[in-house]
Amino acid sequence: MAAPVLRRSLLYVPSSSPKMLTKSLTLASDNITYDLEDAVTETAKPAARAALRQHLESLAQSKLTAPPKTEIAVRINAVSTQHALADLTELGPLALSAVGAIVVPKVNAPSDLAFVSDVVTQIRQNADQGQLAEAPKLIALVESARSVMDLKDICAAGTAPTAGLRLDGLVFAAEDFALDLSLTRTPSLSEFLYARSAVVTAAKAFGLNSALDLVCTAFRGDQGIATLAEECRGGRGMGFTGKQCIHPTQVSVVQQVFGRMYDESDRTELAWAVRVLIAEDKSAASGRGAFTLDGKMIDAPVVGKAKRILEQAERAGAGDFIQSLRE
Ligand code: 1VU
Repeated sequence: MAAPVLRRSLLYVPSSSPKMLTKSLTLASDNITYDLEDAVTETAKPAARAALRQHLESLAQSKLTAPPKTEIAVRINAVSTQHALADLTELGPLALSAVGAIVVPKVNAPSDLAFVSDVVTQIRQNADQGQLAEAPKLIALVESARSVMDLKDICAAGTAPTAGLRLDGLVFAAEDFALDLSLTRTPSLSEFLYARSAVVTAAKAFGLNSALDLVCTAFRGDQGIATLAEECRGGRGMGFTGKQCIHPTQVSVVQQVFGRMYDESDRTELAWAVRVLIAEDKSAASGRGAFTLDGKMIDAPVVGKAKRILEQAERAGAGDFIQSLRE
């Protein structure tokens, strides 16, 4: 089985902007999501689809190259709109073969994912053999009260053995959720606590690869980056595995925080985790499940946490640094 995709940052790129389509291929984001939904006006959708098709076909034919390891995704319009079907059919099989994931907005029921799965499966069945790559995964956006209430059914259906395209991740969309509930976003993000926790919990319960946190709308200047880093830390602490980005400046901050290599506090935490595992080895040799480190009790769940922190950081490329801590 293929290793799960590393998806710390998901960068939206408006498909209506030829300049940004080109620029996207210079940006080392774990995931680049070409947007046909909110970043594209109603009248610009047909042209955006055509531009995206050409861009993706060039990728499929290796006339263009994405950064290594970058997952290419497309965000279609909501299944409840007249656009979703055209988004998929007008891209066609060759363009879709360059796509690793389809991001489905406003998923409110299992049938929304089933629709996308059925359409893509049909397109793939009608494709020439040379136009087939691995089937794309699905990433569902949670943006409404209904969606939060029905997350269990959505995830169960999306991961069932009978599901066509497999659900691989959830994304929390704060702005639409705020609109749906008539709530106001505040810097503390406390108004989203329940919904964000529900997303993380569902992703974990159903073994999904990723749970991506809300967009930070600030991206300019030191203050914007500080706000972003703080949001990333908050999301990471809640169990999110990554975050949506809207601007290139956000990508490296997001990837470093979720890779636990952003600043001194991350390096201190990694050093702590290594020390926990070294101390655990010694303690286990003497038959003790609980021991003391830095004046605090360490037992099995804390050891588990230390292991998880190191696994996440290693997956994100901090292996050499962790190895240096072990020596
Ligand atoms: O240096 P260059 O001139 O070559 O390039 C500019 C600009 O074109 C480029 N850039 C991007 N490239 C790819 N993807 C992007 N998302 C992107 N954003 C900018 O970077 C260079 C510097 O750009 P800038 O600082 O001059 O930024 P602008 O003023 O041009 O654009 C700012 C906005 C926010 C409008 C732009 O970044 C953007 O359109 N972002 C995406 C917005 C979007 O997709 N919204 C919907 C998804 S969010 C959502 O639905 C939440 C669930």
